[in-house]
Amino acid sequence: MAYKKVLTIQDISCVGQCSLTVALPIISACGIETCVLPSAVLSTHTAGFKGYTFRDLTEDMPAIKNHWVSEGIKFDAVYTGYLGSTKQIEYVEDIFSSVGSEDCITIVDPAMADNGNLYPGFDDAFVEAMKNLAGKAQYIVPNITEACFLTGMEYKTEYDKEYIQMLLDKLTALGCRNIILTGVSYSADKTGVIVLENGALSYYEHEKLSNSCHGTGDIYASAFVGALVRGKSSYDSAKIAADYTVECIKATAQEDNHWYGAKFEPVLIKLIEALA
Ligand code: PXL
Repeated sequence: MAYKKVLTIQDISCVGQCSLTVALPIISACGIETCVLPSAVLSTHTAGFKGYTFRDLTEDMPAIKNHWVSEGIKFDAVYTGYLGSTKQIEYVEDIFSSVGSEDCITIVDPAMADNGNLYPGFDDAFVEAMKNLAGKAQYIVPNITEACFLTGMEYKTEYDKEYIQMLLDKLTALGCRNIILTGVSYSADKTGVIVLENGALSYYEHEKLSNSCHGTGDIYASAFVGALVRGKSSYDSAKIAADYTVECIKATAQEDNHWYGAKFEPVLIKLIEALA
């Protein structure tokens, strides 16, 4: 298999098992060189910790990109997660075109919201810019909340296939070609992921665990990217990532005090085995 090089752009939450501290080990474990462009440095993630620090790295981005351009550095895939400012979203579009290889795969996880709410610090302007970026990416990996913000649809915790189809239609209207919609649940004990690839719809349903952990969206998107860049189909990548995320949540289930993230490291071997 060809050795591939991925660039991932998201924050470093120093503590919290999300974003780069998840993406870097997971994609590396998939056998892929993983380069990083940190969007911000935070002492912790913003979901549950109080008084976190936030160093915005927006102004560093153009110079970093320019250096890569002058060195002739190109990436086989660019995957974005949590971005630190609206301006960064514009920079990312330029990064796709200036350091992406000829057949570069672009994946955008519009990491900005969950459970019906935007993360702290994001506003309408950020959502507008993210709509634009989502329309330019080859793959997007939103959860239902993010899909609602991108499309202006009402967020619902209970819904039917018609509601999901409307979300997909509106995402498609933004220009999104391949949509991996996570956390789609039609019954109490099952959840799953929708894969809409060039108009063809499939659904992978799996068990829904009673506990949920912070950071599973980042685990999911990183495993998806790893599998996709390893040459798996969109559906197989979506399935492999879902199975791995379930294992991570199971590995975390017994702990009372591990509320801030999922213990993804001890089960990395299962992801590697699934890629064999
Ligand atoms: O997991 C998404 C995420 C990433 N980075 C930061 C966050 C969050 C979610 O809250 O706060 C800084």
